[in-house]
Amino acid sequence: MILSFRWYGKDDPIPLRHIRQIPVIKGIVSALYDVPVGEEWPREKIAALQRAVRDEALELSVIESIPVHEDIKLGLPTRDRYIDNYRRSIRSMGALGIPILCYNFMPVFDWMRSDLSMELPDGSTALSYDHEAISSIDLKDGVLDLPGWATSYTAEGLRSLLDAYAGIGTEDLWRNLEYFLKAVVPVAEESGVRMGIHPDDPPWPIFGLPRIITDDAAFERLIGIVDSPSNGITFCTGSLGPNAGMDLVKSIGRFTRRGRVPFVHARNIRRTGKRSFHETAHCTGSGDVDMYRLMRELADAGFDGALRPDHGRMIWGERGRPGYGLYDRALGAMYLAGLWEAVIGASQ
Ligand code: DNO
Repeated sequence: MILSFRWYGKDDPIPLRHIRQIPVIKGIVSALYDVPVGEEWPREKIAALQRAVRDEALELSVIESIPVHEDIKLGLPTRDRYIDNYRRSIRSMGALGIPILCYNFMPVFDWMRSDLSMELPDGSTALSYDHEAISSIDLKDGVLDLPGWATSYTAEGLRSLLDAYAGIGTEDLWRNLEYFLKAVVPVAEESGVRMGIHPDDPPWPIFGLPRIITDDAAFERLIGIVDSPSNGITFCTGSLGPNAGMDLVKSIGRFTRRGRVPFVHARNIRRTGKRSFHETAHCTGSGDVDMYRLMRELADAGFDGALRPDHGRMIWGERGRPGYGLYDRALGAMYLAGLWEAVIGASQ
């Protein structure tokens, strides 16, 4: 298992030097943030990122993410050009020896929260989600009221995108995902890159947009589309956790045993209603995700991919990118490393 840490590149307020000082971290999860969505990632830019990481004695283990252009999700004729670029970017990752690619297939919005700094009883803050609050937001005037998304779309841009999705239902989205996977996974396999789709966060439709990667049945359907070790899952415990009907431990074991979990996001949440929850510290006692049993199951299932502490709280007065401060994720990393050492009966 490669314990890894997300780094947002040179503009991340947290330098690699600080990440390196978390003794258990070996891998970095990062991306190119200045390539327009849909364009090919220049190989020399990926190589420069890899060099920067290696200069701090870490390894670039995962690319999270190469974003999937909306035209691919919409199934527009223009998708083939973007798919071609995607394949080229994957080939470059493979040529550089970067083994894992995390991506998602969520229309328009990736993760969604109603509050980015909900105060917990101990004075720390965490991201939270309340479906009623989200549903009451009117997107007619754009994204200004959407926590974390205020600068992502102009009002017109959003409107035309939402219009484009008006005719796209769940099965259409599946069909477009299938088209994408059939074109891309063989290239990933050839290149030695394992792709892991990120589940929808939260795992239900928002703003009337379809969301399909939400549970075991979806994972089963996904891996059946192309039978390849390169067609896998990023098992995100915090995205799936709000789905109270899902047995995360059983699920992670089931898909890991089939070789389809190259990457795990370890994040804890506390469910506060049918469609509401807030994020918590990583440890079992803080939320509804049983981290200990998850790690034990991963070890039993022979997990050999990368795992990273996902979203942390803001603690000790830290300010920064919501979910991605240093302190709580570092605590999470140490905790997860401790669990792993205990469940495998050895240090890494
Ligand atoms: C949020 C992240 C997601 C994730 C993408 C992967 O913090 O987990 O934004 O990076 O969904 O494509």
